[in-house]
Amino acid sequence: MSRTFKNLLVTGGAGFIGSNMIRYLFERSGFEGRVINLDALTYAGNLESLAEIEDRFGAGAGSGRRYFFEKADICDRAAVERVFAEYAIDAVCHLAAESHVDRSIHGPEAFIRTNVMGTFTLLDVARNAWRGRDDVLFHHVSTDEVFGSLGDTGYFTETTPYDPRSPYSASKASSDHLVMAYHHTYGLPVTLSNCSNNYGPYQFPEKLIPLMVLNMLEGKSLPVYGDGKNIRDWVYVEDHNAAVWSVMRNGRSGQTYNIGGENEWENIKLLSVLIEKVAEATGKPASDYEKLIHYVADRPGHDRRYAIDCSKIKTELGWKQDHDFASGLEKTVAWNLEHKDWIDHIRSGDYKQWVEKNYAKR
Ligand code: NAD
Ligand code: TDX
Repeated sequence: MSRTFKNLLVTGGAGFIGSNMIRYLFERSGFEGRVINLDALTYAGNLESLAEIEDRFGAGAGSGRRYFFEKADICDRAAVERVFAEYAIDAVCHLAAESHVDRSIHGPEAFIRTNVMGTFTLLDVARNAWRGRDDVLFHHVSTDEVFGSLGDTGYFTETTPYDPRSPYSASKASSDHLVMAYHHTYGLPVTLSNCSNNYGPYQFPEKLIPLMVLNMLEGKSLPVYGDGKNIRDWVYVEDHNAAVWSVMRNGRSGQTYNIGGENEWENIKLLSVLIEKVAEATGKPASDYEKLIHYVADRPGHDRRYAIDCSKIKTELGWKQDHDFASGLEKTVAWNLEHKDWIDHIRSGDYKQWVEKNYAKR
């Protein structure tokens, strides 16, 4: 029988995957309970991504309110305990993290703090709040990067040994181990998913796809790391979120599920497709964008290839991808063209003031 929840805590709900997850929960999942979005609003968190949800299901919904936002740090134990008690949390979808590999190379400390200590704090609060209950669930959203780097062949499965190679992936691997340790040691009901590269609307423009699209639109250089032949497996964010929800509803406690696009691309080949899509959308010749490509110094420790075997979630839970790459990229390019304000805002200092002004009113 599928699990049902009443009060679902989504951490990192103002980020890229989290805001899409909350939209998915309200618009597509059939979930009927309350969503509590707990987010510290770091540089990567943006409440504007959820303005419509706030109007329809938050303060704007009056007594039928089902969406709540709590600005808090997952490392702040007292704040997390208060939220668990105040909303009678019975499920967690844990997405909050420092998520950008390049930033982890320049400043690893924030990654250890949030990804390791923050996950530990959430787990420990859940353990105390849920003692002995089996009608609750802690779902941890993780990455395929914990498995390290593949050669030309093979796939990551759920039993591939962990071999993280960047401070980001090491911090995520550590958080995955803590989640499983809390399950085995304390009996905490948990599920875990390891997903490949996501793309789609509301992605912070430091990640490859939105960065390249915006640089094309602004006539800036397109920086390709190393020889451009590193391979990533791309999945549309809504397909990832549907997979996470199917694991939360029907996945076996204590189990890990791999999620991927079955859609491998060399970075440089992906960039040519992206150039075609941007050229179609803007009506400019592709050559205008091709001349912006610049090969730059490689990322230190740059993993060569990621590729996910997601047969477990497909056979056990019946999940599959609903978006092909061509249509997913077209939607993503169109979204970036239509949301210049969102992009300008998140890149400028105005955003902080917007939160203070607008959020204080709610
Ligand atoms: P993101 O950087 O866009 O969003 C992260 C969110 O977490 C932001 O809203 C930020 O404000 C919040 N946050 C950061 N530190 C916090 C803290 N200490 N307390 C509370 N909130 C905090 O990240 P994303 O791309 O949406 O990734 C979400 C999750 O999915 C991460 O755990 C990431 O490791 C995982 N993941 C991402 C991808 C991907 O391709 N983006 C793939 C697989 C797994
Ligand atoms: O400017 C760039 N040039 C470039 O060649 C950037 C930003 C990236 N790249 C390359 C590096 C990677 O091979 O593109 C590929 C994708 O890079 P990112 O978008 O930074 O993603 P990646 O490092 O693969 O990690 C992402 O997927 C797994 C997310 O950021 C992680 O949070 C997730 O866990």
